[in-house]
Amino acid sequence: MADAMWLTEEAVDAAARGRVFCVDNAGAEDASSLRLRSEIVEFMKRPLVSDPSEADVVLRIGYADAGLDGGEAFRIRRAGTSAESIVIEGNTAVAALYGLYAWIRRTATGEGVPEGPEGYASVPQQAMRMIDHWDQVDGSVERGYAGESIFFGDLDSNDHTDFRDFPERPGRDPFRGDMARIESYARLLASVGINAIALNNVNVRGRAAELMVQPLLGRVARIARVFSGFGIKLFLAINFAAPKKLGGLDTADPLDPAVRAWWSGVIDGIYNAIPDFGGFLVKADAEGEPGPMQYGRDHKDGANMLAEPMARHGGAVIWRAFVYNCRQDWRDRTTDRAKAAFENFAPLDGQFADNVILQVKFGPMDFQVREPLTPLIGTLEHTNLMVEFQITAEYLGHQIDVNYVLPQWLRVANFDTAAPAELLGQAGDARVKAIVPRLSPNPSCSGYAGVANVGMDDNWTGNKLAQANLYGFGRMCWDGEATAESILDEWLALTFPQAGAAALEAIRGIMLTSNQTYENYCAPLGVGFMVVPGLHYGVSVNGYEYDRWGTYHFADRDGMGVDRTVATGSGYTAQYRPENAAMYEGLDTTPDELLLFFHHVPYGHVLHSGKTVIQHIYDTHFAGVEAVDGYIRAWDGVRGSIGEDDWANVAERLQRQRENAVAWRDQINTYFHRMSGVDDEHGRTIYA
Ligand code: BDP
Repeated sequence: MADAMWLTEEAVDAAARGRVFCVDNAGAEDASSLRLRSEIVEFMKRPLVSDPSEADVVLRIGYADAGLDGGEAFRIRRAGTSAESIVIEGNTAVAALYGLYAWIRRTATGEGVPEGPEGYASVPQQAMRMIDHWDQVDGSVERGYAGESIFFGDLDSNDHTDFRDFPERPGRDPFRGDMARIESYARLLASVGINAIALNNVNVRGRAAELMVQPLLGRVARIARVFSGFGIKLFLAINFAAPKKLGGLDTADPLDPAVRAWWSGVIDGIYNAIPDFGGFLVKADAEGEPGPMQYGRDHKDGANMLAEPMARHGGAVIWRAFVYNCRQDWRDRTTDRAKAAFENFAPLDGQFADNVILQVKFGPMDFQVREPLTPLIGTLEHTNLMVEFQITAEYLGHQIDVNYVLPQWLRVANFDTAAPAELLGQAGDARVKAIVPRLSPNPSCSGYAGVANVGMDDNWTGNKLAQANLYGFGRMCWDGEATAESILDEWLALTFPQAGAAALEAIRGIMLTSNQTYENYCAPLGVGFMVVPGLHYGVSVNGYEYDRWGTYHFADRDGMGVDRTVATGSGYTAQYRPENAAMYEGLDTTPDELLLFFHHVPYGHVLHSGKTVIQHIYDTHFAGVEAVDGYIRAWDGVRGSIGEDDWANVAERLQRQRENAVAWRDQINTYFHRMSGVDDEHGRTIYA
């Protein structure tokens, strides 16, 4: 049986025990109303009555007096003065469902339901709160570290280690068909407010292209129905060349009438099978994927072509901005991968249809532990935006190393884009979390997306503690005020309801420092990569240095770092709004942690911290391993306070994390010791 993640029996029971429920929406039969009732009877195993006066918990739907906007906001309040009887209300059944899970959460954390008629009301901050699966129809998961896909694949083929290994199995049903697991997953996602999901990988290989047409579409529809009850819309990633591959046409040119007619027919067919289908997710003209550029068209032509028939059904087209030349070599100083997304998409600002959303990775490179914000956010003024995060720990330790990533993501969400006041309206808030809905012309088509980190492993995420990142992603999308600490405390209270205060404090201490610890032993000061090519786990200082992917550190005997200034480098800094451009252009004004992302400096350069770059490298790499040693000791103290399986799972991974951290420390320190010829001030051993 799969782990319950944060919806543990104890946590659910603590809220619902002895309660009688009533769903007050006069027998509505829509999918979410039915789901709401079955959540109470089947999931929470509580009695449901039809008379509100006989219930302890009343879920009221569609009442004008709720004073809540939209279809997702909810309120939890006490009925009269009684702390025992509560009312959960919203305009829709989905809103009430969100309220129900929030009530479970608030009971677990001890926050409860405040007194007074206002109670606890909550409105989601981001409109689209999406999970992108990089699942392949053969059951493997690109960049997945928790077993096979929960949607696709055969139960007997647990051996795919390379996502490029793509066995074609004509005629075989690619669906796993474990509907119980899918239902549990949908519940977990809804409990943190997720409302959209892409089922398959953006690199659409082989039969995955067929998911949007029958007969596979029928199976997709079955999955969509499960998600639909939980308020989650299903999206499919598509292959732009599908008119050729599936439609038998000799072109996929987006301006060709036959191509347009073909897509229009496919989209009509999808809505026939899935009336609340979300839309398409498209990776085009990127890393070898087909796209409109092959036909001399641009991204706008491709996206708008799909958006037109989609709009007839209320669907959206999510177009990824992860487009760069993956065959470059920094031939001249102006070719810089960091500049690519902006160069490709800034000129198209204002030209996309109202239901097209540009999905932009949060940083200009690729989900590194430290990157600046992508300059597209806060500068595009007329394009719907979604920020893409990566929950799966591709560059962040493969769910072997503990890495609670919320501190990093919230830094992104709270970064001030310095967009000018006239664009900000009353709130005057230029931070990412506010600017994304604000600058999207159609705010309902904006939000955050996160690449999924789950698989068929018993605990879903490989490392038990990686569950907190999935939980936290949802909470971050919903609650703009949440902090890394508050989210972690919720997750701990729900996940380990029986653990004592000391054990919780120990786990908290590990997790809250884990992202910084990981950064400490990896590539220094924002320079990024230095990972084993392809795999992206483990150290390889020069793994990508002389390769075509555009990810370099430029270390030589004199210094290191990437000069992205206008004055002497690639000119990337100019893509930001003036205040941020000036901050990053200046050596003195660039924050230490991003120094080597923006500047090439000598090893003796003194940071704001007072240390030289080389001493900083030594100190952080020693500190990284010491922190992991501390985690191992702290985790020993947790034994007996949480389930033994969970304890052993993390204990085993901490040992592997230590090996990883030691390898990083020794290789990075040795490499830069040799390059610089500078000894460690503290005389520690460097294997030179
Ligand atoms: C990179 C991954 C690759 C993805 C690509 C993407 O290494 O597997 O296909 O991003 O986002 O991070 O399209």
